[in-house]
Amino acid sequence: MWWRVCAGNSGSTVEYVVAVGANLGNAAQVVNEALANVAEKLDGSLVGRSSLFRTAPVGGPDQPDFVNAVAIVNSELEPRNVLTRLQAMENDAGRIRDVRWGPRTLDLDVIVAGQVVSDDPVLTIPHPRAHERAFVLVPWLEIDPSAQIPGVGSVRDLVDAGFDQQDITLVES
Ligand code: A4P
Ligand code: MG
Repeated sequence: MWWRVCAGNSGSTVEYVVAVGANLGNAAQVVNEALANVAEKLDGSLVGRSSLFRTAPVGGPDQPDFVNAVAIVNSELEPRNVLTRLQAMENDAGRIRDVRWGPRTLDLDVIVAGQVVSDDPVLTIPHPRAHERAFVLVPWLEIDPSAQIPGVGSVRDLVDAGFDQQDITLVES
């Protein structure tokens, strides 16, 4: 059963949607490990994890295809704390930040955090580009058919509207 609690009250559980991406090294293994570990790293519980998808790069330089997936985690951590924990996971996977939208061993983005809306550049929620990205929305819809982006709308409607030239293929279920 899907349920959500609005953020704001201290100690309340927030449903975090986390996008996972990698396109260097053994990307599928790195993504699988991140999906297996993310709930524990956020002191939370795993609500769902998607299949892995192979996706054509969107933006950035010429680079290999990505492996992408989505996890949903219930956690009582504050959003900024969640970002810090996710960045620690990226660093542990050997992430080097040089080129924006460039190749990476592991990228973990906060897509939504319950009903939180924030334009803080350090942590913008909902993720400002999630609504236009097949590599986020298709895996998310797979594990939550009623997914909504606060202030934007239904993920199913966005997926049904289609994506411009964004190849995405199921690689593992
Ligand atoms: N930041 C702000 N809001 C958030 C958020 N909601 N989640 C800040 C995570 N981080 C957020 O991120 C740069 C800064 O964004 C951080 O310091 C954080 O404070 P980064 O991970 O260092 O760099 P990035 O991921 O290259 O930047 P950005 O702008 O988040 O990239 P995008 O838009 O996420 O795009 N194509 C395919 N097929 N698959 C992919 O996974 N990923 C990207 C990255 C581009 N193309 C892709 C894929
Ligand atoms: Mg990122």
